[in-house]
Amino acid sequence: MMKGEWVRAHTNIALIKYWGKENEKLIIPMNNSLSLTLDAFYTETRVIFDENLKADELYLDNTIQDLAALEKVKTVLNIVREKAGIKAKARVESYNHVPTAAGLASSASGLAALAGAASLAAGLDLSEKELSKLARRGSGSASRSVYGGFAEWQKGTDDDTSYAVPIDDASWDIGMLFIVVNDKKKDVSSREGMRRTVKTSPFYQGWLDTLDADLSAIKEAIKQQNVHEVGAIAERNALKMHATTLGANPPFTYWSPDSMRAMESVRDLREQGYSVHFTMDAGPNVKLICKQSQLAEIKAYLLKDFSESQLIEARPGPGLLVVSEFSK
Ligand code: FM0
Repeated sequence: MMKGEWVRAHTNIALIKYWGKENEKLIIPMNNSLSLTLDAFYTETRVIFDENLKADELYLDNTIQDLAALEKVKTVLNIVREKAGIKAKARVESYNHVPTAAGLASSASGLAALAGAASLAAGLDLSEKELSKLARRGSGSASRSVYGGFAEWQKGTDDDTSYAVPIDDASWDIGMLFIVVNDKKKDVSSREGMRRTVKTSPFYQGWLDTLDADLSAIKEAIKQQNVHEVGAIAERNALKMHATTLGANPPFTYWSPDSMRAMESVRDLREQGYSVHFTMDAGPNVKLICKQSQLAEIKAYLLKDFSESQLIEARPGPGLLVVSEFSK
């Protein structure tokens, strides 16, 4: 039996989105993406390789998960077993730390924590670059959660050249505020959504055509620590990504009426003089990009339209950490 240590990974939010795969099996993306790792949400995971187990097992928040949930996990475990020459099946124990139960559990933090935890349990001493590649095989966005602050996932051309690199530690005045939108609609997973968009949306090529310009502009804005520009570029990039889904067949959107209410509030805040922009991912929640020093004021303003429990402040967070004991 090989029992590893607990590893903590924080979630990240993309400011330049990953949306589409060139290689579905290896998870090689169509474009580079760039994200900010946050302190507010994280996953802690431990892996035990045990010869007595008949199959891999995943416990999430003390509840055993079904085969569908195990799929991404098994991809990572199989790669680790092959690298380490291990045959034993694994028991994976994982805890999601999210302030509310509003669908904010993230595959980015989950698969990044697993990459760290599984490689430790197997006795592998992987570099950050190798960990990023391993996390990527579980879920593309997880490649970026290996690092704190801003990270760029460089698409590369094959398994060996597709990984994230750190860009800036974000130890300046930037933060994010989540507006958690509750809606009951069944989501199109990001995996299915991007696949359908690449295959069928006539707008997909337009999305790809402007990415290099968005990436170089946001890197310059990060260098200048210009939160207004970083947010403006991220907002335009997110709206372009979401436009591609309307052109898909069958068409779909992640926006709900409350998402649009949140976007309107952001425009109001800008009229009040705040530097604030939004981004959205494969779900209805809206994430604001603003000065960390103005998080409290902006949250107070939003309380006229949203409840306290819907508003979550986030600051830049760290990369993968080994923790002596999990915190739940
Ligand atoms: O995070 O199919 O990583 O760049 O969040 O597992 O590789 O869950 F808005 C969408 C994340 C996609 C943008 O996709 O997909 C981003 C998204 P997988 P992920």
